[in-house]
Amino acid sequence: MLTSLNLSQAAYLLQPADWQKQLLGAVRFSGSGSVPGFPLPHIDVPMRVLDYQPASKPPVAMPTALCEAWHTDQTLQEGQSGDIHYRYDGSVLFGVIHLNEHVTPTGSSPLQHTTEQAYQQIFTLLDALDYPHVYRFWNYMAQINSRSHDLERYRQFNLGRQAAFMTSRRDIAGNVPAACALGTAEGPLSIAFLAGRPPAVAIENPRQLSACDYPPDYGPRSPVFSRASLVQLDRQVMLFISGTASIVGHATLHPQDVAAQTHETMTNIEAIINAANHESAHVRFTLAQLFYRVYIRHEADLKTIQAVLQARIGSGYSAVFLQADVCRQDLLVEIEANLTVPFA
Ligand code: 3EB
Repeated sequence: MLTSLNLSQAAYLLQPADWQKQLLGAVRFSGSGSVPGFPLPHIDVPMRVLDYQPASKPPVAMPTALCEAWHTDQTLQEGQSGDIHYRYDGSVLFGVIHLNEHVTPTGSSPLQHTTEQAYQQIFTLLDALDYPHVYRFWNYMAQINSRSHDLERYRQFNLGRQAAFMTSRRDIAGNVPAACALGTAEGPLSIAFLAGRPPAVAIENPRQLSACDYPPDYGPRSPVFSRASLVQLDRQVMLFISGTASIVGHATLHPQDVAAQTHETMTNIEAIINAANHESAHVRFTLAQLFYRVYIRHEADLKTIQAVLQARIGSGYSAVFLQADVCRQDLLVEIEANLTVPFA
């Protein structure tokens, strides 16, 4: 079984060594303070945890570093290749890469170039080890909405990402991974990825244009991601819902209204779940079962967003709330989710 869990550093240290060895890796949200070492593949994302629920899990006061960790019940192997650190079992591989942005002799911006290098390293590794199918990418970069080299930095990232997909002879539309892309105040480009041997089914949202087909108003090269990916592993189905926002068609709706954006986002997530249920014969996904991560641009909006989520999902849902920059200036909130469902 592959499962994700929200884990504080303190809770991790309390676990037995055998269990720790079965962690594939983690995304650690570490705020702005310094955090202790963590002996498994992980990225450190300098985002502040605003809240999490249920509050009893992990059993500590507001943790200074909260991780989304991936656990399997298999024996893992570990490797380092170029700038990538990874762990894998016989069917899935989790890897991470942090790269500082370097000035390049070419015409491309440092972020574009660094993104292309990072993705090329990732695809080369996955091809070599034969874990060809990427289920999920998590992308974090500094100052995502700032401009340099005549282009917003998120758009520079999209140029580099699409170029690497093409160089590696991967699809740039259709059967592409789920993803998210968020901004931090500072720090290197940090990417985590989960890939595997079983293929994934890409899910789109009928309310939204595929991001791969966004018109050039949103940048010279489209983002490469699907709205969700659905993977059937041994005796389980996994659903990875990409970062989802208040976008219908390709346009942002309710630019000044965080409550309305949250409602629209939940309507999009409902539509994605419906599409996933259409694809999956073994299980039915519901809003109440999902594990949510909520990226909030303005901390002051936290309570408003939580009230809408409670109205839409019911009480007792599981979520982590983080302060982050979302990749369009007019988006105030972005929500992602995942779920593992065992069957038989
Ligand atoms: C959107 O729907 C909002 O570039 O990988 C969501 C999920 C968004 C993933 C990405 C961007 C990405 O366009 C932004």
